[in-house]
Amino acid sequence: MSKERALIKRHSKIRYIAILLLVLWLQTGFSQHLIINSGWQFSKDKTSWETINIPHTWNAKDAFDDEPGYRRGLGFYKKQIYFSNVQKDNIHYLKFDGINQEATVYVNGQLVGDHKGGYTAFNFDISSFLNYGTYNLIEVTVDNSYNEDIPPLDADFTFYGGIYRDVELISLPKQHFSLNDFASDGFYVNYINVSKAEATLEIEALLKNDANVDKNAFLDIQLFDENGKAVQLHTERLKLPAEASNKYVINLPKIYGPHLWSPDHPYLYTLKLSLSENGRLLDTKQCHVGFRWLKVDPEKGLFLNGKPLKLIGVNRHQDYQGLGNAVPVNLQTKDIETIKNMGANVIRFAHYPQSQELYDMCDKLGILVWTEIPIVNKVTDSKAFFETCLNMQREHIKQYINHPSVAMFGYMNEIFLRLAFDNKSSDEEKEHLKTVTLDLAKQLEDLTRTLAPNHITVMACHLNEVYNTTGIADLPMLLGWNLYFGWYDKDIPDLGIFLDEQNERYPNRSMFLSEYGPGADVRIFTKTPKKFDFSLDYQLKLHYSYFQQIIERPFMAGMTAWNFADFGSEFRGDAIPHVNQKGLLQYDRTPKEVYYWYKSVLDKNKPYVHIATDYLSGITLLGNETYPIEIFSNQDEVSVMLNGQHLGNFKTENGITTIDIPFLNGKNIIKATSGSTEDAKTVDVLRINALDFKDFNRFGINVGSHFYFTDKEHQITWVPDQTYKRGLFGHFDGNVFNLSQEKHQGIPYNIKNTTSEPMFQTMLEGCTTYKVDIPKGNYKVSLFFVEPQIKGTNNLYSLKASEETTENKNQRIFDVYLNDKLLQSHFDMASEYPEKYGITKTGIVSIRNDNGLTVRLKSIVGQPVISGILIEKIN
Ligand code: GCB
Repeated sequence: MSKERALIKRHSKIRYIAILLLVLWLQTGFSQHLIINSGWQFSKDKTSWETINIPHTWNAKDAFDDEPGYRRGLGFYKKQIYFSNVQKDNIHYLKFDGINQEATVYVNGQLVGDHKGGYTAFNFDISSFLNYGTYNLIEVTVDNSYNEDIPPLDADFTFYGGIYRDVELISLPKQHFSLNDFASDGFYVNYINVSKAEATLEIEALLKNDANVDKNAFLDIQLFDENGKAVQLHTERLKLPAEASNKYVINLPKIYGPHLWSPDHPYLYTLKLSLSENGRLLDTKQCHVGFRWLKVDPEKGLFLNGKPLKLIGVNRHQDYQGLGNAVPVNLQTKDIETIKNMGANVIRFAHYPQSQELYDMCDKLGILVWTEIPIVNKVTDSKAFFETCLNMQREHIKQYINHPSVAMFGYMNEIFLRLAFDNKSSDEEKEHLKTVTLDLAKQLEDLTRTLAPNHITVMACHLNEVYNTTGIADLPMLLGWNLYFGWYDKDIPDLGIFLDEQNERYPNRSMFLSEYGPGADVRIFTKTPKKFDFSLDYQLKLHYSYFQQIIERPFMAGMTAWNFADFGSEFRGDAIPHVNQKGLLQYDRTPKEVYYWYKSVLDKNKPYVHIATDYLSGITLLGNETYPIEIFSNQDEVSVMLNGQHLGNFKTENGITTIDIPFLNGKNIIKATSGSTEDAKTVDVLRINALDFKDFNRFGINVGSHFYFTDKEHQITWVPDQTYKRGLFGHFDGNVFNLSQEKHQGIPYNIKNTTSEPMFQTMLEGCTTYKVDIPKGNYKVSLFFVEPQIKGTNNLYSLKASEETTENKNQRIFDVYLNDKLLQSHFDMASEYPEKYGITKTGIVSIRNDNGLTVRLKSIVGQPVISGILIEKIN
């Protein structure tokens, strides 16, 4: 071997040894966090197993099918992990960021521990269960069954089961930051006397020594500004007693003239903590530091860093179309960017703590956070339930308190909702439950104030006096009201009336509008938006008004829209079943128009204009009908062109100008310009003077409804119904079917056998004659029906308690004719079809005179109903 080659060989040997030593040192000497999400085995019954990756849920599909309910029960997960002999000297933890809702963990067949609650992290020290130099079996049994000791007991969202957040293997040297304080990071940043002039930080470090001898260690504390310049460097010499965990409180020197954190300038410092022994680094921690101070005033609202700040933002649920709650974090963090881009300055993470990464984003982007635990709708009167709740709030606060964005800690949402709709319990039982609930609320309020003394405590209530009479509303520092005037209750302007009355009665209470908003489906649009029609137009109308009403009231600290995006709620019968559609965005995060409107009033960063016609698809206009469109802009004026012609300059008011557009038949190009910014949209319009089937060969009428509905299933945009107009179409008689006096039109239920809910859900009752003036020719005519009387339901989010037991009482039987031809005799939906089942009856009609088509529904028993008419020209 040449000298040179021998040298190379020696060098590579040295390099190899160096790498080996480094690996050994890393494995034994320094803390390591390993995400172990991939390659788990999952089974529902322990017989057949499939390989899955985490995040995972077993309810991503069944919570959206036509079968009522979704699987709530056990799920089994397992994974083999190799531990080498060199890892023997370390301490090993398994950390679970979120398992819904109860988890039992085993290592090598031995029970390690159990955790209750689906939205906070937990960990177990598994060191004593491990074998080294071999594989170790990790098993997790997950249970998402109803459990009266674990909140949420009941709520308007789906409780997807599974290991849906990261799993980490944490390996530590014997001296480390403790992981045993409710799975927190083992250190807390306390802000003492923050002001413009100066700020003091106090660091609380929980350090653990698992060795059986005392140890001397150093704790280095470094604070860097945004440029990476160290503004504080501090070293503490510490004694770590054997086999103990201790708290060390270190006060850092004052910082003069700190950069302050706010939504406009989210200035972040970085805090780094390093634990070492004789120059050997053992464990490190890092977090954001943001200097800010907050105050709420019952008359003047919220103050941040001494200045008034109206909080405007959204609530957020964590699930996502097609994925349930098993959503990769990078998809979730996009939400926070979208929220910031809208111009929001607050997020309510409702109704449970969400992934840490999202709070990190709020720190960075400058969004204040209301975070809460999922005690929703009702409580259980049991010691075990109280314990789970208190424990959950401890975990919640300790795990999230270091985020400078976290401003508000909450613990209950609409906690008397079930009680308010309960018509079974006696008065005594109800009084008892009120006392129990108040007791739990007091304990949680005290705990929150103790653990988070610099934060604002919050709670959200629904529209009911019980919150005032019980005194529960006086507990939190800031009271949230979830108010649905113009949806579940009364009308849109009643919001202000209610708030003024509350403010007058309780002048010392600070208030926040924690939820508001109607359901909205991008397939539905109308010139005449109405309560409960799920149109984008009604959504815009309500949000627009609510925003003004809150802005006008300085005593209101702010508002968070319900909800940022549509979300899964299995029992719901919105226009898309199983989905709560109150989102400003769709379930897949495509914005609805209202999102762009918020941007136009909240985001003043750069000029902005948006023509709100994204969902105006397949619109039909009759005669010389115009159609109003909205243009949103943060500028005072927009110049609008239609098909190359200048329509005019229009002033915006609160971000909107509405223009009646004289659309032409065919493609229309709208262009809106304001200064250097512009938007252009194309809208396809079918303009017709008669139903002559010249420019079209299919025509669909959304009978009993005032809205257009763009329907993929029938590949048509259904036109709104009308009373008969000669030369066109319309009904001669009948009324829009309502399930309630509250003008909820149609039936708010999943209709089986179809995805065209908005067409089926709305209908005419008592219509005997419907005329469509079509010329001579051959047509395929389809009629659409659903029996609207349904059996009892427990859906309080759609109906009033009195409607919960609507029985199948109004039987109806009728004959159906197309002109003189009998299409269906003795049509009896209630007896012949399953409940809430969409039925289509189709016939061929030859029209040989000028009398067009008449659909006749001849009653035999009760009143006929009809939901839709589709006419297709043959050849
Ligand atoms: C509420 C609840 C929320 C529901 C919402 C709704 O007040 O707090 O969980 O989803 O109403 O859409 O009905």
